Amino acid sequence: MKYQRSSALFDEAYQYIPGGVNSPVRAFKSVGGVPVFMKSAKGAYLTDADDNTYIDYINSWGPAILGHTHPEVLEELKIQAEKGFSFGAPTELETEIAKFITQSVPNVDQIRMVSSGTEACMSAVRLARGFTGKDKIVKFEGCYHGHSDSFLIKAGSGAATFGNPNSPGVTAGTAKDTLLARYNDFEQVQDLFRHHHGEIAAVIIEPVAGNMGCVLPENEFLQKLRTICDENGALLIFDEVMTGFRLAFGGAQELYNVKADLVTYGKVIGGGLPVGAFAGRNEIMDHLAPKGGVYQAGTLSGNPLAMRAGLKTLQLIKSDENFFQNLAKTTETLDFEIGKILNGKGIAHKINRKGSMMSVFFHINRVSNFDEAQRANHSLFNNFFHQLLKNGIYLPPSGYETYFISDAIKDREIDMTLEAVRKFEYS
Ligand code: KE4
Repeated sequence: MKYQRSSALFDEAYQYIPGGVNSPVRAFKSVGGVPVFMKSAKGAYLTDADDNTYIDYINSWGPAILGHTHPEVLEELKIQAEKGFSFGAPTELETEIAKFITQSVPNVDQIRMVSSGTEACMSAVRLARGFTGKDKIVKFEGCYHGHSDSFLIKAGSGAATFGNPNSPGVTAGTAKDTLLARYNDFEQVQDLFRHHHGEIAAVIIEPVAGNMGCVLPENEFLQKLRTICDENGALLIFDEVMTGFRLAFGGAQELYNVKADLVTYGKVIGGGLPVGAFAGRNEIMDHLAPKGGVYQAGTLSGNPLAMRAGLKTLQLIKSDENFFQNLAKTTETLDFEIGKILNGKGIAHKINRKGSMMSVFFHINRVSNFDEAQRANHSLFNNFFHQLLKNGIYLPPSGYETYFISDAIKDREIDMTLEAVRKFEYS
C-alpha cells in the first residue's frame, strides 16, 4: 500500500481543519500513522486517495449497513434531490418515515428527527429532565452519547481514544448533574439512586455498548435498570444510535425484551446522510415544543435527502426476512475464525460480539466494562490495525470502537479478511 496522496492531503487539511479532520477518531492519533483519505465506496469496499482498496468494517460508523452506495438507495436519492434539497417546512416524507419507525420498534408513539446522534441524546435528556422535573442523569463509564457537555464525563469512543474522557470546557456545574456508574455494575446504580433519592431524571445507556469496544450487558442488567427506574420515577433512555435497526428491526428493545421510556436513533435511519432522532410514548413526547414546553429545534431536522435515504434503507432491510440472521451469521463466522487464528498464534484475546457488532480485545480476561477495556493491550491492537490496513482490511482506528458488519460482507470478503489476520505477525 502507498499513502503518498493521503499524506499530502493530510498535510494540507491540517492547515485548515483542526487536527486535519472533522471528527477526532478519524485522525489515527491513537493507532498512529497518517489517516487514510477516502475518495469513494461501493458495497463492502472503500477506495482511498492513492487508489488502494479496503474491505470496510467501519461503514461510516454504522450507517452503511447495506454496504456503501446501495443502487436502490442511490436511485431514490437522485429522484429526491431533483425535487429540492431542503425546504425548512414540513413534508409528507417526514410523516412517512416517522410512521415507519414508530410502527417498527416497541414502545414509541412519536419520533422527533434531528441531524446527529449527539442532538438526539442531548434532546432526550432535556426532555427527560423537563418531564420529570429532576436534574441528574446516570451514564456509564465508556459509553458515548455524543459530545454535548453532560455526556463528556468518562465518555467512550474518541474521548476515550485520546485519553480525555472528561473534556476541558465542561463546567463543574454541568458535571455535577451527571452521575457515573460502571457498565454492568448494578450495585453502583443502586447506590446512586439511594444517595440521590428523588433527584435522578434518567438513566441513559448504550444497551449494547460500542464505544469502549463492543461490551454486552450481563446478568439481566438492562432489566434491572428498567425496574430501578420504575421504582424511582426516573426515565430509562436507550441510546440506540448504534444498535437501532442494527441488532434487530426493533433494536435492543426487541432483542432484550426491555422497554425504554425514550430511545435515540441515528446512523442507519439516515442511510449515510446526517440524521438523529429520539422517540417515546405520547405522554412524554407531548412535552416537546411546539406541543409542550421543552424546547428543541433544528434547521435541517427531517431534511428530505436524509429521510429518503433512511426510509429506503429501512424498507430494504424490512424486505429481507433473513437480513439480521445473515448479518449475525457473518459476524459469528468472523468471530470464530479470527479467534481460531489468534489462538493458533498464541495471542491472548477476547472477542465480544452481538448481532453485527463485534470487537477484538487483546486481553486475557473478559471485558465487561470500561476499566477492563482500558486494561486491554491497545498497542498490540494498534499493530493489528496497521497490519490489517496494509493488507486491505479497514478496522476502526481505535481499540475503543466496535466493528460494524455490513450486508455486503460475503464469503469472499470473509476469506480476504481471514487471510490478512493469518499474516498478522505478533512482535
Ligand atoms: P453523532 O453525534 O456522532 O452523530 O452521534 C453520537 C453518538 C451517540 N450515541 C452513540 C451510541 C454513538 O455511537 C454515537 C457516535 N458514534 C461514534 C462512533 N463510535 C461516531 C464516530 C465519530 O465520533 O466520528
